[in-house]
Amino acid sequence: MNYLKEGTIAALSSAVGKSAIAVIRLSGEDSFQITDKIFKTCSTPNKQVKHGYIMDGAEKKDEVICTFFKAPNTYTGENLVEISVHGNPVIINEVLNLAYKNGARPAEPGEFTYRAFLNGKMDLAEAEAVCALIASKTEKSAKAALNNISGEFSSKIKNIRDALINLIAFMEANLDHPDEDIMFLQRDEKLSRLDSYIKEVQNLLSFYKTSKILQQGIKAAIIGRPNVGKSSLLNTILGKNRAIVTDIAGTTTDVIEETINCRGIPLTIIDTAGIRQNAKNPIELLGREKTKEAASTADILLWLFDSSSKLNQDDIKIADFLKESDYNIPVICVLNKSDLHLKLSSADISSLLKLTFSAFLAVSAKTAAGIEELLNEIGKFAGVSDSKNDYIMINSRHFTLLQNALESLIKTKHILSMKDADEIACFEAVNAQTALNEILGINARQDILDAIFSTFCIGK
Ligand SMILES: Nc1nc2c(ncn2[C@@H]2O[C@H](COP(=O)(O)OP(=O)(O)OP(=O)(O)O)[C@@H](O)[C@H]2O)c(=O)[nH]1
Ligand SMILES: [Mg+2]
Repeated sequence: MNYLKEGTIAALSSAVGKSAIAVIRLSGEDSFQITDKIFKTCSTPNKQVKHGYIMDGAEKKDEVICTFFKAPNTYTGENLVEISVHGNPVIINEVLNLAYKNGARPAEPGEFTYRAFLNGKMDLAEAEAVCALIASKTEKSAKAALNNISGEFSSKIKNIRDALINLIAFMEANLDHPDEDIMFLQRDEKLSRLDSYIKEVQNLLSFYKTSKILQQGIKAAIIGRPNVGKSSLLNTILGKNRAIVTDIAGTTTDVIEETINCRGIPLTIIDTAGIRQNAKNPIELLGREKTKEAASTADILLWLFDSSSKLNQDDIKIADFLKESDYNIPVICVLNKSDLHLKLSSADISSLLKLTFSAFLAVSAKTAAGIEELLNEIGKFAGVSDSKNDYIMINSRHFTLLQNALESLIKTKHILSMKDADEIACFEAVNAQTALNEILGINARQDILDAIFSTFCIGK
């Protein structure tokens, strides 16, 4: 990645394609001068927002609004200009080429945010959250990413790190003056402080699972014998006829996936081909393999039964298949067709199939009865509360570094409690501090920064 600190960069910062307005951003020392060369305005000179035309010499290229942001109070910390042009790819290219011809260079992916990081406008965790916010699929994940951008995660890390630095100072002072223990922190006090840092790091680590769920969502596969209503259930949840529904057993032969927002979580629902005992047709056999594959990658299984008929050999076949497959994921037993005369109860299913279910629910894909309860149950499994909005985003890089910090803090406490190796305890405490610093990008290696920022889009 060619992340040079120097030079003025320019790129399209809004989405590619046609739109009412597109925003081209320039950042760097010369961004005002470059804009002056390509922009003609009648607005008063000192205005921050100016109306005018993009000019290629004497030729008008577009009617635009330019907003000028003077360093250092800008996104990047540098002089920055945002040109709102008409959102036509031809115009966008022309304006960008004019900026390049007049001294700007094309921005690398994530280079605006990289400059913001270099200029101290945000730390690395906050910069990563910009990416997470743009990638968020639900309001809840967007809110969590915004909490990170606002510094909620970073300030927690800084608080632990600063307290740890203070403790390290006491530990080092004790090493230099071992006989003056009274003047410094008592060993018990040091241990109790370490305990509280350990708890705080553990608390942050506990956000990892929900962060992953908020960002990536969960997959629920609907399985069951043919004709129990799997495709009907998918359609009812989606509120549209996505999958073909007939009363012919074996209608679905492939997997069909759709993602919805379920209680703030991106939920991918997978409709599968029905599994039955005597499948012979090669298409059905291939479909069965796809069902097994879908079930093995799902986070939760919705095993659908037809409550208007008794269990049969096909249900037993599926039970055998689940027992053999050794899946360690929750299975919700869904009794469909509750609008018809009931011939099957949850007790029948438990006693005949001898499998453990996470929950039992009666629904009707036809009338939509019980569907909200089913979605609530899936939301509950994901562990994301409907009313809670103070989530923070822990990505896998943060998770690894928090684990390193935790390990070092536990070692520090253990060694310190043995009273005969305080130098090593100090060394471990510094390791924990280094891991916390790395989360914020302090002294981060260039290859790590390159790897993070190169995942951003151009213009970000
Ligand atoms: N009364 C009633 N009929 C339903 C309900 N759900 C599905 N059906 C009917 O059951 C039949 C089979 O529905 P599908 O959704 O195609 O069943 P499937 O499990 O996807 O079947 P395969 O794709 O063959 O595995 C259709 O005639 C549906 O209209 C329900 O809740 N109530
Ligand atoms: Mg089907």
